[in-house]
Amino acid sequence: DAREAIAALRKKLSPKGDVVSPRGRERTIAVFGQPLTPHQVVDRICADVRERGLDAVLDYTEKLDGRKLDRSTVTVSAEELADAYRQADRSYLKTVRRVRDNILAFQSGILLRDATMRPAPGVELTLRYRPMRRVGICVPGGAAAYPSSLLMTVVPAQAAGVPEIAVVVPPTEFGGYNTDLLAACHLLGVTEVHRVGGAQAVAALAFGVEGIRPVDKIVGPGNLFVALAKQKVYGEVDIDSIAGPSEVVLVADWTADPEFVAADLMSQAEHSPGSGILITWEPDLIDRVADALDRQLSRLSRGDLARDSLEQFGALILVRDEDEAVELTNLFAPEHLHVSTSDAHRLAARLTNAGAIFLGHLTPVALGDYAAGPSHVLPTGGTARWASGLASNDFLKRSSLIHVDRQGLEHLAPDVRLLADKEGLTAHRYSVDVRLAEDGGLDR
Ligand code: HSO
Ligand code: ZN
Repeated sequence: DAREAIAALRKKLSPKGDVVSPRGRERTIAVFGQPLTPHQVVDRICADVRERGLDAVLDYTEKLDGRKLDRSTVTVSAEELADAYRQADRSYLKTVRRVRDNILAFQSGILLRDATMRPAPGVELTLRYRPMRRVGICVPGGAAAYPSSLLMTVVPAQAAGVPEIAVVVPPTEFGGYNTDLLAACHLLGVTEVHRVGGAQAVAALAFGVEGIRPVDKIVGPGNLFVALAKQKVYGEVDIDSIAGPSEVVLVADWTADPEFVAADLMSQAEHSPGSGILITWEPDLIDRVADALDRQLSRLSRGDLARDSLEQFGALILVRDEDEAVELTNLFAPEHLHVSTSDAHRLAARLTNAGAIFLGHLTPVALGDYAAGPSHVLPTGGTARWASGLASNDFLKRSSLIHVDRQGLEHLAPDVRLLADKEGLTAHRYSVDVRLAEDGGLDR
């Protein structure tokens, strides 16, 4: 039944998997001399980086990533960044600039503003927002180069006004040696890029090592080791969500075009692992989407990867009616939700758990992945029940500001006295009394 199918998929797509690629497993055994769980590997790396600093980072970079770096090559030089920018093709740079502008406009537009109120005469209360000072950004670089992920993390931080941004990226051809990625860094005004990946990169950012000062928050996607390390250092620094495989749920009615639906299912599945799930109450649509998938999967260059992912993590689910579709979608809490119905805005009002919602037949999820403005760093694994996509506001912290004059103090004093007496905290009470007493309170 549909409910069980959704629950089973959710279980498979939980972000806390222990899945490491066979190559990754062999490497870690070679480094640690015995099979360890990913949790144990990450524990050791973090402890070692905390203790030995950059030497440990360089050791793990050599042993796990196969790159022998030193103090001078681990950090990308200003000349390398400028060279990459000069060599990049103009149309690519134009696009990066345009997308940067889109993201910046949206992320600036949603920034929270300070709020001040005067709830009683002489009482003034403010909630003030200020950017964090220094943020670390993980950019993936294992399987492919992702300039879009650089944009979707760096620009929200810049919109918030974060003055110091440190990017870490694995020392691979898709990462720290990728000239397109380095060119994008230069274009965005990122001047600090380190060729470090995995748990050692997260530990370096959290604890600080020679050449990499500690940060206040670490964001950005990565493999299982990056995810576990972020979880581990949380508390010492802030983190964003823990990224699992990409997912999309499409809720569709008879107005949906099966070709469009199939294309959106495949576009998240091709992240491999990734998932695409269709929920509909139109039996016809299921057959027509299945046909379209078959055709399109054999045409696309990443069709095989997407097919594997869809077989493992995808589904075409027939429900009774719109109500059941709403219930199951909210239960699944997808990262991306596509509403492919005649009145998408109306239905979306009932769909409450989703990282990003794409409305209507002409709005592919890829618009959000690449160009629209909201970040594509989104809650996966069902965490959209309580978590949200990365946004400029996540780089702000709040301070409350409280000010009273004598009238305000008199207004609040009785309640403070009573509660302080209840709690037996005499100094708390005295701090009010001493200010209000004609004679200055106790003898002085
Ligand atoms: N869909 C991915 C982001 C991405 N797509 C990067 C293309 N490149 C996770 O939301
Ligand atoms: Zn994507």
